[in-house]
Amino acid sequence: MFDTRFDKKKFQTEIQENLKNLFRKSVEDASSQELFQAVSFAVKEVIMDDWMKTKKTEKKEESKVVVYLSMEFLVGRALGNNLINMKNYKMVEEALDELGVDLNALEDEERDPALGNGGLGRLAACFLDSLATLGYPAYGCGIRYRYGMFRQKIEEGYQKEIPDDWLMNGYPFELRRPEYTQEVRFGGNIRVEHDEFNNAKFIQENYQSVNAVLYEIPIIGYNNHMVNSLCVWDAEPIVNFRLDSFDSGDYYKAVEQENVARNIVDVLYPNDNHYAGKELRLKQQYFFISASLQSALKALKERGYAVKEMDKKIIFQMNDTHPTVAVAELMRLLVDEEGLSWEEAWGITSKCCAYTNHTIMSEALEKWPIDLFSRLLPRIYQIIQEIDRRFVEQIHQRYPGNEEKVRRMSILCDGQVRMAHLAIAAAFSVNGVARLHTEILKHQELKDFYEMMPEKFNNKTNGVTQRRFLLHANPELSNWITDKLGTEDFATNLELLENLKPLADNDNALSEFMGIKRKNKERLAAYIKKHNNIEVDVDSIFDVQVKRLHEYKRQLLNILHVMYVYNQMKEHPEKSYYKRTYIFGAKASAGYTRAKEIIKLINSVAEVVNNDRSINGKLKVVFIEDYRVSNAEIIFAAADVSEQISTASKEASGTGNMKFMMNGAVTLGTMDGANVEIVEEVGRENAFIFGLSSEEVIHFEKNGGYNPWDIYNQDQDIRKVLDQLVDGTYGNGDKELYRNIYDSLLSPKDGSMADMYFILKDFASYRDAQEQVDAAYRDQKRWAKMALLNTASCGKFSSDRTIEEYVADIWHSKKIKVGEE
Ligand code: 26Q
Repeated sequence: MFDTRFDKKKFQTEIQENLKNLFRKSVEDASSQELFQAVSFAVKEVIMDDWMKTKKTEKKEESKVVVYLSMEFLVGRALGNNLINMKNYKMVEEALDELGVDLNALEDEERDPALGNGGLGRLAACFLDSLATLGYPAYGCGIRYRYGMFRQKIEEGYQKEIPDDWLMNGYPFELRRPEYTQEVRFGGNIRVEHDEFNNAKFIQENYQSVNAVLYEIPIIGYNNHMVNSLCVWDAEPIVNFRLDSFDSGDYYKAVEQENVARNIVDVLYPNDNHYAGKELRLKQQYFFISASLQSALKALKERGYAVKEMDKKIIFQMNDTHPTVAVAELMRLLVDEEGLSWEEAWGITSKCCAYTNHTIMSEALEKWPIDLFSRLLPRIYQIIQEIDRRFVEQIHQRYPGNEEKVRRMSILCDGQVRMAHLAIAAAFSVNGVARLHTEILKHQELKDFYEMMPEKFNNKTNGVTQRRFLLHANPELSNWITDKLGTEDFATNLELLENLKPLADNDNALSEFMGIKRKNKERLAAYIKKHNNIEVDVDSIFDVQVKRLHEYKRQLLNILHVMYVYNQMKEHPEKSYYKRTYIFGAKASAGYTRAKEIIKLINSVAEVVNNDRSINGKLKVVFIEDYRVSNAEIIFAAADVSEQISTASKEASGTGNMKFMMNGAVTLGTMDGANVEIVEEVGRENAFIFGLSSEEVIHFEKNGGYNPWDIYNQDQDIRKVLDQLVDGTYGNGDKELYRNIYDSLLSPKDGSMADMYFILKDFASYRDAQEQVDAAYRDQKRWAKMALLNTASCGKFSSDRTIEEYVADIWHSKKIKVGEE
């Protein structure tokens, strides 16, 4: 079933025309990259018509628009996904085939736009896909980083970061919109003037400014002609000086301005779940927020609305605290520029802004030093002072005499601006991203706020888009599901997958299902052969942990367990272990030393076990370089076991867990984040759950931890693994290489809690769970059932469901229909 917009002949001609105009080439002599460009421009041309129609309809319908403010949008490759959503993948495949061109190869020519770190950025991308698919007018607003997430190379087992020059060949899907340029001001000082009614006017002087230039990227809805926009801002200097000017002051000022502009959007900070108080980061935040809000306000007025109607027409959803300066910038625009009173402006701001929290870990909370903040954003700082003053007054009224409360809750404290407090004080909605996470927010981390303003708090369990992570990532499985259900409707209604459940008792269906898994394992094995030059056995269990490297995610637990298994195989050759391939993929933040040591350890273990012939290839360890959206799609489809082993209470939700489940992998995990809800959907018997509960973890933390030496002394197998960290087994004889890891588990030198992430505490329980995996997999039919039931039970975890909940509880926006005309 093709969409009628594409005419195959016309499309082929278009490609040939593009090749001629862009490169003076024909299909025969064009390179793959040139073909990718030519095809993408041809696809973009088809998109354009729908894009124009969408904007027209949106205006005509006077829609309320969702503005999703985020420092990160990890969209991944566009070509294949756009074709899927336009329902023309097969047609284009055919059209290209006739020209002797392989669509798959062209897709591989596209660089991933990696404008995000991990979960939070990818969630934003899934949300945009769902918003467009469900028909809600929406804009993503973010930054057009010159360099996205670094590319990872592994050299001698160490991570090396390579700049990601993703725009090198241009990005065919974006549109530059210079007519929407906005000026953004930094620094200087604020002069107060009074008019004849003694109203104060705040005038920023001696500031430096930068132009924010808009680029739009189309976000295509599935099979509905809707095209929303991802708006990303580039920074350009304001060039307004004349070369013939003799005034050297002007000249230097101009050059300075150019420098201010130059580095703002240079690079995405590669920190995941970690706050770094860098001035440039704050600059980036204010830069894209000021540009986005100014243009939103302009658009509002252009559509003929009064500023006071703003809350009926726009909703700003803040993706974590990173865009929270929006609260103060909106106040500034409304009070200083639009002349509203403080109360009026606050009424609008607090009805327009909603905040999503993605973490409870203290090292990720944004707290800006006041001196830095007020120097860079003097007027914004004044506004925050006033917001804080009024907020503190409210706390006083509610809790008279309770100074401790005030200290705990105020926005400004100890010379810092606490962004989460600003977000909660201003927003009308505060949500967590999985049920357990929201409960922890309400009753632990944000207890004071929940007690004072319970009506603001709500949960929105994350989801992922099945268009990318099932239809595009796993065409084999998608076709099989279509065949079994007799419909493709699960593309927009994932709950339909539950109709697969009866097939869990159908031997034929089970073997087909596992046959598809095997094909996907072959695809991944080929990828691994090509990139790692390692042969993996597709009949082995593919046990996968792919996610950012972080101590709380416990890749260390996984690799220590691999070391344990290897020891067992050597010591007890009579014991039987099912063949297993442990697959890792993870980027460490550039400055995160411990994380980098763990990557090195994984690679050292791989080196040793992969080259030990005595274990007959029963155990392989593979570290996939440069884990990113494009190879994630191949990896999820091929996984048997999904490792979701964070220390309970630390992973707010997780979304990789959902992508694995969708593709028929079985979760091996802790009761953390959305794992709790996954188990609820699929049944505990169809997952492998282990480890401390979040209550237990929180309890230990409150009591200063536990004594890991007890475990070291009592369990000789664990002891052996720990000793191997410092006896040279895995450091090519270097006994010091993993000393820090060893110390962190047993006796940290910096006085912090030993084994902060409860790796040794959970080890035995993890080992048991791993043994259960082994036993379950031996019973091929039992495993097939479990795997199929995971796919069949993943309906809840579509981001379509998540978005409908945001709409119903927070946004209250309406669907539109983009007509055929
Ligand atoms: C903050 C300040 C300065 C520099 C960087 C940062 C920064 C950047 C990225 C802080 C945090 C992040 C990313 C956080 C993140 O990805 N959180 C994840 O969000 C997912 C979507 O909700 C959840 O599923 C994950 O559990 C959560 O870890």
